[in-house]
Amino acid sequence: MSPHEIAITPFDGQKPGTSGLRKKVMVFRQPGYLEAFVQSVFDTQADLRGGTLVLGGDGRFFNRQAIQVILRMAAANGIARALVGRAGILSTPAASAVIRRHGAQGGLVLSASHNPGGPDGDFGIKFNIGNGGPAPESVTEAIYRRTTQIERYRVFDHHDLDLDHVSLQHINGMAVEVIDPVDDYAALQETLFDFEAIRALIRRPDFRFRFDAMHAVTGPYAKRLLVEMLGAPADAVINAEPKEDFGGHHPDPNPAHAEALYRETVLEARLDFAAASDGDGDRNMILGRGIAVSPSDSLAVLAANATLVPGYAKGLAGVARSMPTSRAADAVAAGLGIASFETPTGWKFFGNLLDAGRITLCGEESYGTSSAHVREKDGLWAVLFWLNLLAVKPGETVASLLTTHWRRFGRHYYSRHDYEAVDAGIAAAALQRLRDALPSLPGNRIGGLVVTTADDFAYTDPIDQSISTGQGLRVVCGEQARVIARLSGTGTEGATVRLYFELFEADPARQRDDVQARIAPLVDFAEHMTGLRAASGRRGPDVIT
Ligand code: G16
Repeated sequence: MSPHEIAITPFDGQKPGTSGLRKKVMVFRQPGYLEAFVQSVFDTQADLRGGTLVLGGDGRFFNRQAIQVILRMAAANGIARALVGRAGILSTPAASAVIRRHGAQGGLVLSASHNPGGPDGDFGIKFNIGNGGPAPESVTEAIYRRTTQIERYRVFDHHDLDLDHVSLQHINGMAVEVIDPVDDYAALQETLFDFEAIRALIRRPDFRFRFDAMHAVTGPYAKRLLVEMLGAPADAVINAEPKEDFGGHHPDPNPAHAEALYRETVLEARLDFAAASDGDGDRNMILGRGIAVSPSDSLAVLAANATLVPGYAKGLAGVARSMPTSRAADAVAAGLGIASFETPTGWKFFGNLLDAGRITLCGEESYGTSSAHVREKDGLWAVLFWLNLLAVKPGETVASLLTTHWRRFGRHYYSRHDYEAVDAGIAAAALQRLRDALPSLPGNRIGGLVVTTADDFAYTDPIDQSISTGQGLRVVCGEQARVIARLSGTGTEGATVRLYFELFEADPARQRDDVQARIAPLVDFAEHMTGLRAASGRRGPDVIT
């Protein structure tokens, strides 16, 4: 049987953002919209033909329908084998693990990450390459170019496959293996961490911990790892059933959206350790009794203590962080005498450094941390890492690990202020005001600090020399402080402006928990330079992390 060729005209705006193509569900449900993007992937990625494609998503609304469509198209485009997570489920880090373990040529991950789901929510699709990581800009650009010229897509007529049982099925010549979505991922984690030590910690009657899967993809992963393999009580994992609309919530693990967990652990100090992960399982939030771990600090603490964990016992090749992430990890790298790298926002920029063996750990302020074990950020990996550290450092708590760390390396106070769904024109104008002022800023003062450099961040990849410009406006006061402004590349409504503030305090006697008060002069400076609040009529940010 030969495939149907269905004529289509290009859709506007199929340009992947920070992490794949993210749009409202209703945009994706327009006839031919998903197909146009998927065909553009197949048309530009020649090595998928005759190869293996990994397919799965975070279980959000439209996940199952999209998978059936993509399978029929994959068969019509000559893909030999598709590996699909049971029930269409594969967390983002699990998809990366499956691609790598099975030597697949690539994968399509269906997710809009932390964005809300349901019929009125968001959907997304991301192409990952054979190293298991998000496609680099050269690939996403080629896919985008193709979407602007696409005239037809190829598809077979075929009934829906049964995705709910591990099985081998076929669509014409293409084998479709429905696989357990957790097996490969769990096996990989077991090679990295001291499960026996973590088991002993979790079984301690005085150790109270909870993991919130936020009704998103990590439920089955957390149940397998934390409950079945590590012996946690079943009720330690909450909101563990993936739902198409994430229970009506915003599956973003931060103090605003995991509010109850934050209150119970940080404000009421009733749990020793708590964590949450996002829609597709790549983000993590770590909390301890009375304290929240800033994602930037989390990367730094993991790097500083990595040799205590079996998978990293030999030490780290280097660390990398995205530009807006605090420089806490750089301080650790300097202390350990290893390399550190600063990349643009987006996990795809870590791929080359990881493949080249230049770094072992990497992370971002946006609640993402991971290592060379996959090519994505990995929420549960970070949770296991913290548990492993607590398990092998008897008497230590999350709070004591942090204060010891700050005493040794100094503290990078850090906060991000998000202004969401701002009118795109107002947002662009606010950033342009700051951009225009950049050349005149060095030498000026912000409070008592002197601006040393101010620029629009551009990155030259140290491995392939590719250049990415326009990656965020930064105003730097030496080692003391930074103010950064950029537009989010993951929002689907208007523009989301992100303002990032970092202030360094070396003196342990002055390292109190007063982040927002400390950074207030930096916040005022940002408003002075951008006029964002005044122009948008907002009184303050929608989300503070
Ligand atoms: C994605 C990217 C991250 C990025 C984050 C925020 O995460 O993978 O690298 O830091 O978005 O990006 P932006 O500031 O452009 O919104 P996720 O978890 O949404 O896939």
